[in-house]
Parts: sequence; C-alpha cells; structure tokens
Amino acid sequence: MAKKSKEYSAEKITILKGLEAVRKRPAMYIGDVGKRGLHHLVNEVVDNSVDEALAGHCTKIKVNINADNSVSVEDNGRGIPVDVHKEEKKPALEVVMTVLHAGGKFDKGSYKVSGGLHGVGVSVVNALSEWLEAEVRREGKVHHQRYERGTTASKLKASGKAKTTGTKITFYPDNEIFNTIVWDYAIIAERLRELAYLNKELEITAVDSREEGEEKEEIFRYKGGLSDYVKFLDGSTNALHNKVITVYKENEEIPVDVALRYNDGFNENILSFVNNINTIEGGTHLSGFRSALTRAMNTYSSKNKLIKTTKNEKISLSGEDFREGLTAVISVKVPEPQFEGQTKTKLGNGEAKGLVDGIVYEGLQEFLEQNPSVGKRIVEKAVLAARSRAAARKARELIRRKSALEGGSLPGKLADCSSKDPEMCELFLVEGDSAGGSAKQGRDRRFQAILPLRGKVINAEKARIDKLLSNNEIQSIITALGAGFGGNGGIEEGEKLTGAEFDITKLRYNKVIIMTDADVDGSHIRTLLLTFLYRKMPELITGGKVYIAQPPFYKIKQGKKEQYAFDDNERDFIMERFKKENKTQKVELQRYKGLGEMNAEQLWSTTMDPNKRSLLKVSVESGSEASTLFRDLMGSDVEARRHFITSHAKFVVNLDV
Ligand code: 0RA
Repeated sequence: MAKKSKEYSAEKITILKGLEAVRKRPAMYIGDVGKRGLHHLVNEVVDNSVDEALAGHCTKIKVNINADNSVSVEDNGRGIPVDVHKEEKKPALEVVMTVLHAGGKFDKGSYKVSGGLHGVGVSVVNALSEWLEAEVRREGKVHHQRYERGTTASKLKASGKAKTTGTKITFYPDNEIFNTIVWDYAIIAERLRELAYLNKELEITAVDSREEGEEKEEIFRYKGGLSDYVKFLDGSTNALHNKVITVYKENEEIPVDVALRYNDGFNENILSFVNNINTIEGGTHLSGFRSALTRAMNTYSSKNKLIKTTKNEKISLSGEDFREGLTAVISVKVPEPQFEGQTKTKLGNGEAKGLVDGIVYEGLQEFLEQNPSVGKRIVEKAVLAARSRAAARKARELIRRKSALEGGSLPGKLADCSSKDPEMCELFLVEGDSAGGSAKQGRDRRFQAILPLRGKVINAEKARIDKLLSNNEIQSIITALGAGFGGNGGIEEGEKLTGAEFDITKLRYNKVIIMTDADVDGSHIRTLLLTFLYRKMPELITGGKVYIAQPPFYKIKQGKKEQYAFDDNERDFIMERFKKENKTQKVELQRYKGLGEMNAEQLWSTTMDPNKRSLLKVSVESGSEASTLFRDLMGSDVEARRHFITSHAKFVVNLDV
C-alpha cells in the first residue's frame, strides 16, 4: 500500500525542464513580476556585458529604451560565440539563449556572480520576453537570431560585413508575465551610473528613445572611479579634506578597491560592493574595512600623541567615532562569492575580512604618513564625536531614569498591545494626538500598539547623537521599540560593546507602521521618521520591518452605499459604477485631508485591519540611491532639496515601497 502511493506520487511529479520552469515561476528567478523584476531583466543583460568588460574585452556598453518599448543592450566585446556547440549540436549563441544556466559553460573563470538574483543568465530574460533578438558581430560577419518566449523563432543567419566585434541584445518584456512593462528610465540610469563608477575603464550610455523629439541620453564615464563616486555621494557637503583617500591592491586574486573622505557632518555613509553588487547587508569585506580603519586611525593618533588626556577627561576613540562624517565606497571582486542574509546581499566569504583589513590598514598608514595634516583633522573630528558620544551616554541614562520615574520602561503615550510575542505585534507611529486617539479606539489591542507623535520629529541628518536623544518623540520611539539605537550594523572584533547599539533581536514588534496624513506635513513627518530609522536603525529597514500605512484619499457615497478610493483612478472608477448602478441618486465625494477626519471604525476598516489594508513596505534597493536621497532631502543643501521636492513622486518609487 505504502509502496503504491509512493509510485503514484512519483508519477504525478512533472519535472519542469528548462525555460518552461522560468515562465511558470518567474519570481523564483527574478524576485517578482512587478516593476522591480521587470528592471531586473535589464540588469541581467547588462551584467553579461560587464562580465565581458571585467575580462578585459569590452570598453563600451549602450542601453537604449527603444521607441517600441523594447530594450537594447549593446557592447563592443568579442561577441557571443556562434560556432556549433558539440554537445547540443546548436550554435553556442542559441544554447546560451535557450538553455537555463548555459551561460556558465562559457565561464571565463573570473568574477562572475553566483548569489542573489544576479547571474541567473540571459536565458531567463529570453524566457520572460515576448521576443528577443540577438545580433553578434564576430569573425567579420553579422549574425542574427530571433526567439519568442524563450524558444527559437529563426535559424541563426549570417549576413553583411562586420568590421568590429560585439553583441547587441534587444528584448521586449512579456506582458503575460509582468504586471507592468513600463520602463522607468531613472531606475535603469541609476544602476548604469553606479556600474560606471565601479568600473572606471567602462563607458556606459543610457538612452531613452520612447518620446519622439524628447530623446534622453546620458554618458556615464568616471575616470576617477570610486574616488569620483565618493565625491558624488558627498554632494555639496563640506569636505574635511579635499583629496579623497584611495586604496587599491590585489592579493590572492581578490582586488580590493576603496575610496573614502570625511565631511563635517555626523553621518556614516559606507557603500560596499562585491562583484559590482551592492551588499546592502554588508559582510566580511565591510567588517575588514571597519576594523582596519579603527586600527589605523588609533595607531596613528597614539603614535603622534594626538589625544590629550586631562584629569577630568579620558578619551578613547571607538570605531564609531572614526566613522562620523565618513563617506566611503568599498568594492571587491571575489571569484566565488557566497551571499547570505535576508536579501542575499551579505558577503560570507571568511577570507575577505583579513584580506581587506590588511590592504586597507596598510594603505591608510601610508596615506596618513604622507598627509599628516589630514590625519590630524580626522583625529580631531573623532575626538569631538567621542565627546558627543559621552554626552549621549548621559542623555541615554537620563531617559532610563526618567522612564523609571514614570513607573515603567515604556513611554506614557504608548498604548501597548496585550500580546507579548513580538512576532505577532505591530507598532503604529501615528501623526498627531487626534488620529492617535482614533487609532487607539479602532485598533485590535491584542496585537496592535499605538504611539502618537506630537511635536516635530528632529532631523537625524543634521543633529548629533546627543541632540537627537534629547528629542521627546525620538526618545519615545526608541523606548517603545526596545532595541536600542545607533551603531551601524555590527561591532568589530576588539570593539567594545557599550550596550548602546541597535539590537534587532530585542525588537518588541515585528512591524513598524508609519501612519501620517496624506498632506505635505504628513509626508514631511514620514520622511523625518524614515531618515531617523535609516540612519540610526538601518537594520530595521534592511530587515523589512518598516511599513507605510495607506489611508484612503476619498470616500464615495451614494445613499447608504459607501466605498473608499486610494487614488484618482479608483475614485473615477467607483463614481462611474455608482452612477451606472443608480442613475437618479446623487453621488457624494469626500476627500480626506487627514487621518483625523476618519472615526475609529473607519480608520480600522480602511487602514489598520490586516485583512483589508494594504501596506507599503519600505526597502532599500541601492544604498547609494538611498543615502543621496536622504542627504538631499534632509541635509542643508537647499538646491538639492528643491530639486528633490519637485520630483517628489520618485521618492516612494525609489524606496520601492
Ligand atoms: C564567452 C566567450 C566569448 C564571448 C562571450 C562569452 C561574451 C558573452 C557576452 C554576453 C554579452 N556580451 C558578451 N560578449 C561576449 C568569446 C570567446 C572568444 O572569442 O574567444
């Protein structure tokens, strides 16, 4: 009996072979079938050309969003081989395009990517395209082949004469697969810019030809590489020293490329990359960098006796102090990267830590010896940071004592939930006391906690840590969350745990939901909250714990019938329908300007009820985008802020909520 059922089930299992599997479960290969997955197609094709560049055979890549909404990626590499593949008895090009993972067979043994969603192969793009055309210039001829939904649609044809070599892939994303096939030029250009900074030999052109007469073209070429990248990231902040510090060295087949500079601000802005992929969650290369920085700076300052200790003040500089106002980019190339973590963007290779540490330590020492005045300025800044940290410690102690006085460790304004299981619980950060009141009444108190925020939230981009901590709203948020704050994603070996770092395992809620009015003030407060969370509790955002509530914009009413609309399209749609259903009765439209205009029941059913609401999840796709975004938004550069405000819609998109 048992045997029989086993046989039965074995028969039932269909093994999906090749590209059919990709079309059945696209998300497994590209993450999702929304906007993000769509744009991933372009990255995938571009990555192949970048690989060709890394192998030393390609200097130019051009990406064009064509008028017909297809995308072309063209390079001047050697061209994908077109000779007949022995095992498959088909042209190599056709194998690469139609066989899953066949790309690996051409492995050049160099820095290919094998983790995350990158490196799934161009055949995946082919499978998810209504059509794809490959054009290869090679061996004096132009070779051409067409595919449709992953299958071969024409034989490989050679025609004409080619004086140069290269590959051009043009594809049209499949409407049957994706929720949207509308390209966002900014998303594509941003990644291409990043790639150009990371590969200074490479010239990348981005073109948008969709609007006749309004074609856009940008050429990304940065001869300074990471050094230019640091200047870009710094924008108009005031540099502590003009020259960007750079370190470059290759040991044991792992090239390590680092650039850094200090500004007079208070934030740490370190981007790290492995094989051109932004390692948002960091990893061993980042740990190596940090520990080298702390060690090199401390060694330098004690060797040159730069710290004066008095009777009243003993100063010891920690890693955190040396990262205040630091902008840095770290790029390593690892032959076989292991990616770990929630989003597979954390480097796991143990050997990278010591390697990066050694190279960076040596490079920094050399720089400091040659530029003593810069070294002195950096140490002086770190001393100020250490002093402010000491002040922050006092402020923290004050918070602790204050909450003890108030009879518990939680803020008085917090209406906590009854469940003590963080996995189940959510915290709503609500703008204003009146909406806070409705939320408290309307919530499901078993698992929903409400923290009303009254005053303005302080701008974390412009305040030092001690100042931040003296802000009431910030204090309440930190105590309610219960996981501390500060630190920047981990402690280095040999660095002391001060008990002050953010520890996500202590978090009292699994979701932190920002609920603000749908007006200018509301979006300002939301941005301030996100800025604070991004700067002081980044793991909360990278860990996918932060959400934005979406209250409705409109209520449409006809007699007793009422329905809510979350955007203008939906409003029009509902109004049309109501008018059709009942031609005589008046349709009333109410626009909600604030959460306060809803009563408790309405707020619950439209915005808080997990079965009905829709939340936007805040995530950070590209570290550089996020930090320049927050800098422009919250920093003191008025021009940048004006620019940001005029393109405000992009914000939500960028955060990929
Ligand atoms: C493997 C071998 C050779 C070229 C390529 C891969 C190649 C792949 C892509 C993908 C996009 N652009 C590309 N350019 C080149 C050729 C090896 C040889 O000529 O000896």
